[in-house]
Amino acid sequence: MISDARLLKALRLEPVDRPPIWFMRQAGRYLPEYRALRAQAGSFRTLLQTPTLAAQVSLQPVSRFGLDAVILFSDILTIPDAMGLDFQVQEGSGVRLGRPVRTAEDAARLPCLDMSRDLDYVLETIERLRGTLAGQVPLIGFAGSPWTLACYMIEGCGGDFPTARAMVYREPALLEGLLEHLTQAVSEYLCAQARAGADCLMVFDTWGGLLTAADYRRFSLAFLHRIVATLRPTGKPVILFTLGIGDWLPQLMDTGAAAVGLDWRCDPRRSRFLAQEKRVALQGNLDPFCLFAPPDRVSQLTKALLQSFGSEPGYIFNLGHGIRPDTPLEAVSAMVAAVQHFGSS
Ligand code: 1CP
Repeated sequence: MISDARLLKALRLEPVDRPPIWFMRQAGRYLPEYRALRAQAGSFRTLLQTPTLAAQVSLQPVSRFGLDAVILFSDILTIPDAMGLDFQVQEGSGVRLGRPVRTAEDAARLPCLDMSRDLDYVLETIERLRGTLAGQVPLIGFAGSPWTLACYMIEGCGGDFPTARAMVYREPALLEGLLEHLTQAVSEYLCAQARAGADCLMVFDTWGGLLTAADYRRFSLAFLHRIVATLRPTGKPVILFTLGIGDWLPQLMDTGAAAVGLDWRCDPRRSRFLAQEKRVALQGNLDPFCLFAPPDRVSQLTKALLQSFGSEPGYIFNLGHGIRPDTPLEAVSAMVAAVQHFGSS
């Protein structure tokens, strides 16, 4: 039964034989089999929008390492793309959105999405994966947070988002209108993913940490609260991740999410203490740069991290952010083996 999977048990704060492991960006460029399939597909876009290929990529890291969860191979920028902003990934130079949202007129032009029409390829990938996985390994669906999506939509590219961050002060009402629109789209998108067969839903608030404490509450956390509340009737656990959460960890734990993801800067013991009080699970937080150490050292660092999180229920091993594309595979194998053998030696 899928409900007996380590990941889902940990999310319910139930005991497990060892912590479940999966990691952010596990399906991606550090894997030679990903690079081969991407070359064969011709572009990231084709890979993303062809359900048979996207399903195949999603399964690659799980087949190679025997991980405890599959994350849907997709991107947070599928929503802006479906809204007509024209998402492109450029070799070596990151992402671009061809038509950024800068004015009230731009925002007014954004359509309300119909998930089964505009993001059908994502839902079809999930349905395929559900069939292949046959209840053996849980499937994580995901979306970007409204604030994180707004950063890319306003700026038109990655970086430190000067235009989006200026809009917080220059035109807060316009920004809030955009965030409202995105909150509806993200909520409907995640509900549709749940219906298509995702077992768990994760929201990436990658750029929440750019905001001041007060602005984080107003422009990101408030919308995360609403998304979690909308997803409650689906019965699927939600994981929230804000990169650079800092002092705001307790507030993120109060959203009603089953788990919060920690970046590499969060202290495991302090986070665990807070999480136990608030009855939420934790996910994280090995520094992705640890994987540039020799494999023996990776193994030691992984074991040390597992020890600092302790053996109480409600912990999911992960990296503190996405795996880097140039990460050596031997290091990844050492990390995975250290978690899989944890407690057995
Ligand atoms: O082959 C390539 O060149 C494409 C690289 C790539 C990949 C493998 C992109 C472009 N997206 C993805 C997949 C992806 N993106 C997944 C797949 C599932 C998995 O984790 O294995 C997920 C969950 C994401 C999520 C995502 N995309 C986030 C949130 C998580 C995070 O890392 O903070 C963000 C911020 C993005 C935007 C994005 N998409 C791609 C890139 C290179 C970026 C970062 C752009 C930037 O800010 O410069």
